Amino acid sequence: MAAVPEPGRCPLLGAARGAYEAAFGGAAAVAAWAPGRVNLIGEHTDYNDGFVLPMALQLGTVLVGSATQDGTISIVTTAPGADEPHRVQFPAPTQSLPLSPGRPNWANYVKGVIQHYRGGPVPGFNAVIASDVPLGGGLSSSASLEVATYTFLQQLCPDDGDLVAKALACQQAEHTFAGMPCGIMDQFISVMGKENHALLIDCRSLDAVPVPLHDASLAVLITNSNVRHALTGSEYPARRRQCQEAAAALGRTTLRDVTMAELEASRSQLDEEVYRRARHVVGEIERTTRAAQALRDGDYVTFGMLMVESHNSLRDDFAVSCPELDQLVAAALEVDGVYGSRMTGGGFGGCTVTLLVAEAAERAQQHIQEKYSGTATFYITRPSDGAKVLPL
Ligand code: GAF
Repeated sequence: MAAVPEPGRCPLLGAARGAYEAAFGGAAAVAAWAPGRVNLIGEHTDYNDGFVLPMALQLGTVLVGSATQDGTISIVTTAPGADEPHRVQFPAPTQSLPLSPGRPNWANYVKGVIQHYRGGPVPGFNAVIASDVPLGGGLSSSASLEVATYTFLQQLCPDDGDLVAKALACQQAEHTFAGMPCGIMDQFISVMGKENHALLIDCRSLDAVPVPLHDASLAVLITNSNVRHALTGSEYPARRRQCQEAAAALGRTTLRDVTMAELEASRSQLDEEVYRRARHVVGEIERTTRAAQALRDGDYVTFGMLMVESHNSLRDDFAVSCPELDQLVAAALEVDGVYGSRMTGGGFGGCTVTLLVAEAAERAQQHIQEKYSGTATFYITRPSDGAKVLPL
């Protein structure tokens, strides 16, 4: 597999415009695109005020559409895997009649963003969604839909253009309309992504430092396990609570303020499972800043070693990996030219990310597929810019 097309030239846009004409007649007036992401390291640290190091993908979600005069919002999705029905219609929200979540599920991300939009009032509009981010694959299909929706609305009724506030509004949409108490990483990178760079994001201050990632001898290989275990919905909030419990037991607001030495000294006061969750987070925050420095230094060996430590910690202490992800990581690490590999995203399925010498990419894919009990999908992608308006 898989060279990923540039968004401007991406077939998504043509397909979305065609679908718009078929659904609504006439041509769409505006188009917006927002990327999915892969996190290189810094997992389950964002909601602990820690550091993350994601990059925006060339895979993303497009919204094309036009404002209407009748106060009705009509949206069609063409995204593969979206639940039925694929067309929804509802009145644009007012103060007295706000939107609320319901079915189908995919529409909740759009409704949530409309409800939390910072400009407005949002007029009626027709729109079509198209996406090439695998749904539920751990590459932030949800954040990419949220941020694409927000970017689309900015064309219809501009807000003040504050990008951090935009990411936060999209996160709120996910909390309140999708019931997922996510951190800020996915929405932030989808808004702020920078071509040829990963971003070291401080999830407390929301400062982000670009870290160059455009060495032609290097490749980032994403491997989709194509499994998603049902636990995800309940386990994520459970991990969040355990992290809060650990921080509170140590007299801190978040685990960002806890050192490994303090954690070790307090081990006997903590429930063993809670201690292990905290050990992952405190270790991962430190690994992430070290990994960013290693990337800046071109020290891929250290970076790869930190990726493997991260995976082991997510598997053993944070308990969010699964046999399929462990298999994919183990297989990747057997390939000559691989620096490191780890699960990426929330866990319980989804994808792994592997850093490797570019010329090893072909044989890595072959070897991983041979060793994997399921069917994997591979993506090689460069870091992309964040959300943008697409010219029509
Ligand atoms: C999911 C969440 F949405 C992110 O905020 C982050 O917590 C991630 O899991 C784990 O690092 O993608």
